[in-house]
Amino acid sequence: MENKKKIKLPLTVDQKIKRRNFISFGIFAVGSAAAYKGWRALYTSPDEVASATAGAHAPLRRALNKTELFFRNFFSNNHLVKTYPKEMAAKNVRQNSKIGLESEFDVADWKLEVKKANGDIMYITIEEIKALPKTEIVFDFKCVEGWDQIQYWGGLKMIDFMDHFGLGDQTQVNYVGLMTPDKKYQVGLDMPSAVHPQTILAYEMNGKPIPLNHGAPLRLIIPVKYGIKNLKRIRYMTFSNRRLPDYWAREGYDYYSGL
Ligand SMILES: Nc1nc2c(c(=O)[nH]1)N[C@H]1C(S)=C(S)[C@@H](COP(=O)(O)O)O[C@H]1N2
Ligand SMILES: [Mo]
Repeated sequence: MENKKKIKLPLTVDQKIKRRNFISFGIFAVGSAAAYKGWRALYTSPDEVASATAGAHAPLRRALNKTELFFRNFFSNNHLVKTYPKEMAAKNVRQNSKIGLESEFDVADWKLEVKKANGDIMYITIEEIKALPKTEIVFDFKCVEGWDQIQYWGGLKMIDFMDHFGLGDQTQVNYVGLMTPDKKYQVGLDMPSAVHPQTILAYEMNGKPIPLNHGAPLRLIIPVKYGIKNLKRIRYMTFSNRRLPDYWAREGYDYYSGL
């Protein structure tokens, strides 16, 4: 008998459509399974310890860490934030949020407490800080809440501070931490941003001593970061290779919070 069945006839249009549908359904099914698996893996992935990174799922943190690295390199020292002429600075400086400023506080008693990575502690007075060359900056201060304002600040450059007070070796560690006298507001900074040439320990605003609500006697002005990192009323400064406590990172904001 002739075996007609073995002759492969070309597929009819109808058959072709059926076949294509079957194949694409297959691809779709495999694709969705992979997507679902990926989603499950992300969803069920272990949380990071809810300290500095506020418990983001680990794979998301990994992605973020890569962007962090990119921005760190991007802002490495020579990259400067745009500055403006003094006349453009706001006369009525916006005041925002006062966590750590509400406890009893006597400016006359104030000293900066610096704790090195090895645990050694030193104290620095405001007079010692003001005696050093002053740096002024007029820049666009940006708050994550959605406002910005051109502001004029003056103080001691962080890198000059480190240099003058024999803290050069501390620039080799990864993080700087700042806290208010009552320890209620804390900021953690990566070292490259902390020693960026526009980062200053400010004691003047619009050419006059900083008012208490803006952080007297000493606050941080760090133009490469959002407002949240510009801690008002610094009392404690700590150096460490590990991430130091950060109020808003604990609340879920990016630890880096760079612009
Ligand atoms: N101690 C302390 N510093 C702080 C804050 C705060 O609540 N407490 N808020 C931050 C935020 S969110 C912003 S936008 C700026 C606002 O500074 P200003 O009040 O001088 O405008 O301070 C930052 N530093
Ligand atoms: Mo802010």
